[in-house]
Amino acid sequence: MRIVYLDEPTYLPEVWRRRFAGLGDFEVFRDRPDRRTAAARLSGADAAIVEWTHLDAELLAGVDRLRYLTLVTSSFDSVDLAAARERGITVAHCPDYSCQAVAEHTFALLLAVGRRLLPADRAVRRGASHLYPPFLGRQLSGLTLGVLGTGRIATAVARIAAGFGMQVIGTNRTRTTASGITAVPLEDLLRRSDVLSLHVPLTPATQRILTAERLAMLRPTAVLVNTCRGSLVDQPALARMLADGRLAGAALDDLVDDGAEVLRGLSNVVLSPGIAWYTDAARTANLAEIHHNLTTYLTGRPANVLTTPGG
Ligand code: DAR
Repeated sequence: MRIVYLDEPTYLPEVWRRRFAGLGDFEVFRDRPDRRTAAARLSGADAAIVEWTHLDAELLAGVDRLRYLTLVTSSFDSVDLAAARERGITVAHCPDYSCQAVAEHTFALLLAVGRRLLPADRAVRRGASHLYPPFLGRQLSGLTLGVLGTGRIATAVARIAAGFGMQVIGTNRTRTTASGITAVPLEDLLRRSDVLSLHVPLTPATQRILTAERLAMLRPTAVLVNTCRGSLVDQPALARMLADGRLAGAALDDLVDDGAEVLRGLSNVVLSPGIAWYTDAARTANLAEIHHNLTTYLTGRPANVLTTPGG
């Protein structure tokens, strides 16, 4: 069984490289390949670990031999699942490793916006002390947190929110209930949330799910937190609302190009570079989850499968 790590592992210490090598003939590629190189590497393997490379239908059409791949991410918008299935490839992902990390970062971002932490820090570095008026904070206790998506990350967010004394309401596709979250229709979620936090994968159904029209339903005092893909939101519309004072603040871990320049210039916006997942515990849990995915595949009952031929 030849297994390749296709593209520049963010974190793969030697002890874990050896553990993966225990599963078969294992090769790690430390660069990010172009499309042709990626297809060639995948065609030379039975199973692959994929971190950065976008596997669209055209690239997958040039791949043979490969029977299995696991993404290192929980998101799966980087793979054309239907095309993979057609090529006879089982695709898995890692839905668990980063739930707590992302939930904690959600609050790091929310508190940074609500307590104006970045301008406050800059003020102290310029010599300020006990300077109150520009930094009136909004207490979280008693506020309503709305979560879009009620999966593992949203329930981790809800647990933390309960500790802050927040009420948690949420909406999902299937209108099912989740622990610690009161289910409400989407329109209620938008109208009632003091803080709206997004926890859904990017799929054709969620692309720009926060349209300009839906964003306009948010309270002008509300804060939007997005630790998911930027494409969930009509970003130019969001930027306009924040600039015009129709929305109090936003904290975003991922940006798309459209409207990004405006967002970067706003003081009621806090930005981070896709690091919600990136903690000491989560990066190790990520390796354990990838290893689990591979071992379960090798023993015939693959875990965390997104699509499987004939499945
Ligand atoms: N988008 C997040 C973070 C991916 C980070 N890279 C990893 N895990 N090496 C996700 O899990 O989908």
